[in-house]
Amino acid sequence: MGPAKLRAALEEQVAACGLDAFAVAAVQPLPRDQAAFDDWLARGFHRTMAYMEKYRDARNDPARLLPGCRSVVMLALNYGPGTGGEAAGAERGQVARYARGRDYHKVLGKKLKQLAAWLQEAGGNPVRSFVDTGPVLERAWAERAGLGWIGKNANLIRRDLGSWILLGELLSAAEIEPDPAPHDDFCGSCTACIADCPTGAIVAPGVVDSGLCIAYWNIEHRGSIPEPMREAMGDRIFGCDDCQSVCPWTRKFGELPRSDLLSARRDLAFLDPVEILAMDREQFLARFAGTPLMRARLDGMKRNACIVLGNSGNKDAIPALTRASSDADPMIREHAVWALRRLTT
Ligand code: B12
Repeated sequence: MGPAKLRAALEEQVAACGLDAFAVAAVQPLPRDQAAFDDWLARGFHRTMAYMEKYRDARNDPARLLPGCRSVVMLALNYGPGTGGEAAGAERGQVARYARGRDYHKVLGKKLKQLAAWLQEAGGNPVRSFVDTGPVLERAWAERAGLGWIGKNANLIRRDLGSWILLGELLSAAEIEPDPAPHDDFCGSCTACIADCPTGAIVAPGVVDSGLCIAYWNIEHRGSIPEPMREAMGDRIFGCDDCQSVCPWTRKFGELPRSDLLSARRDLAFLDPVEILAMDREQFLARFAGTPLMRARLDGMKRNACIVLGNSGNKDAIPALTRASSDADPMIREHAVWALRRLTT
């Protein structure tokens, strides 16, 4: 199949899979993004995410992941906001929208494996697929392919979906007709995300210091969270959506139905931190297995629950926090004591 026919056939397959958008880039150097990535690492903006230091050569060149790679097919899955869940209350912990349902790594990963098998057969060349965890600069390739543009909040934004989209990709050694050009930038003079980030994490347009990003601390970080960051976390028990919620493009599409593929769960929008503190491993698995919340693990979620309760001003949380202050895990004990101090002084 020639490059144009392959693209047309692929487009049909993508639509049949229930994915929301796709775009194709020919493999080429991405000098701005590679320099930005090196600079980001050099400034330590990855903090303890040591895995970001690995496979640097692959991040700069997809042919290191797939010998002979000629095409990068970028795909998007819309995640929101769909169900809003219950309104936040003093004792509720807010969950980032992408995490309010099935884990996208599994959902998108499975779809991409199916597409990869099809493309390998149709294109007669090897194909690999990745979602999030591969050493691929996903937003850079997505912008280059024309899937959307990288906004000042560093997220990939589309004019028809905003930034409530998750990304995955196929690397193919076949030549697939690429989109004509990278996506134009439609942020204009808007700086809402930079101004409204509660912790000033967007240190320059498109550049996030993870050490200042709530999502880093309450999802990725293992262990104690610095005190100033605890206060800034407010009621966010997992992730943070502020830099997207204030974006005019994303607000504009605030009512989009969420993809059914992610099976949105209303009970995951806001969690009861007191319930989390009382959970054992079996209960944690029964409630959260198969969702992105597993990433923080039970100890991380208990830590986050203490912080949300400490910020809630709700004295009804004192008994639960008192119990947590004698938890077997010193990290949870320390966060419980901090929260009790905040509620009682
Ligand atoms: C590490 C990581 C994080 C870290 C660091 C975030 C960061 N901005 O780097 C933490 C834990 C903080 C994080 C948080 C989130 N993440 Co994250 N994360 C990643 C991961 C694994 C790597 C990102 C990376 O390479 N960072 C290094 C920096 C240098 O690259 P970059 O962020 O892509 O930034 C590019 C631009 O800044 C651009 N650039 C440089 N200079 C300039 C200048 C201008 C003017 C412009 C416009 C651009 C620009 O160059 C960079 C390289 O291309 C990707 C998956 C992947 N493999 O790419 C997911 C990914 C970026 N995350 C994702 C999501 C959903 C989130 C959260 C929204 C989750 C949440 N709700 O809590 C937040 C959003 C925070 C934010 N505003 O970035 C999605 C984003 C989807 C989208 N629409 O863009 C991704 C793509 C996962 C996926 N497969 O869908 N994440």
